[in-house]
Amino acid sequence: MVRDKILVIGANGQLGSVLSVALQKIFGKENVILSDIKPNPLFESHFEKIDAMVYDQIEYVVKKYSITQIYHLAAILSAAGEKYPLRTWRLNMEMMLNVFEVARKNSVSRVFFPSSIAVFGKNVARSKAIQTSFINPSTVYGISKAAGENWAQYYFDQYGLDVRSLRYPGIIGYKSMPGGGTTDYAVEIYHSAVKKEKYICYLNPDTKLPLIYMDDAIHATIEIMQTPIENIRIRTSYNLASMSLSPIEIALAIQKIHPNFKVDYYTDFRQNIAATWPSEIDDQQARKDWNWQPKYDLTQMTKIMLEQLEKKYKKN
Ligand code: AKB
Repeated sequence: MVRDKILVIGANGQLGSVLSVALQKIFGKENVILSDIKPNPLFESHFEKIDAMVYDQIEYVVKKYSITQIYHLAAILSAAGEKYPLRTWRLNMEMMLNVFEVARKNSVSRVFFPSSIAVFGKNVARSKAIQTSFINPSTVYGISKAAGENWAQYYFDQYGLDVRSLRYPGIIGYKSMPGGGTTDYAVEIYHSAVKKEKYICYLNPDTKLPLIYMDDAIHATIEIMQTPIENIRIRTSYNLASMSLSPIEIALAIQKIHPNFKVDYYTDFRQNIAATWPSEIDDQQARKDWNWQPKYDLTQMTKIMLEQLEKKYKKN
């Protein structure tokens, strides 16, 4: 049996840094090569510097380690992307196409490509975006993810490249910080609570969005990548759901543990982005095809987030 050799591109990011450690635990450090545009002091071994805009840099590492699977996580997210629309489009598309091309030409058997709830837009049923909802994204990030989903389908149909994808909700975890997203508030709010600071939220208190605890996001990612190929029926990207929460609901959950915690609300351009996204996602297809089941709810997540962040801030 050929052992899988995995390459993670974007290993320094919010999801990448946690997923990399989880993959190394399962497959062994020597079988998971981590990469990003800048070195990471936390990953002292099995790290390669890759600028995913450069095809040759990806191909060099794929050949060097005989890589069989790639997790391509590097991208500019929704809020940051609106500041530099054309640059975001070029970067997100070029990096993704480089990965798909390297994979196809070097017999990489499986690729993970993250999509997002950002693929949905103004005309989606906000209360429940179903798998087959019409896709009409309002941000450049969303447009690049929607195009990426179609490219994933194309590479599968034309070349048999086994690309798998999830439409992630906003991810909440204590080990890493998000950057440049519309859902970043949902991590920042916990940090403010632990630091005993008031949080200034850039979304309206009642803006419900799909969110997911990091451990659930990790287990969904690993599960879809390990599912037998015949069970993967969606070749664009699977809707993935867990919680559907608003800032006020998270604030109230935090106040049960930190009664003096305060939040003020001053909306900015990110409110307009959030207003185009669904508040809830229907993920029946993922549940049916590969038994997806989230484990964490708001109460469990809040307890873990606050406990772990207390420990983190005490140490520093
Ligand atoms: C963002 O807010 O841009 C991301 C996402 C939902 O894809 N967290």
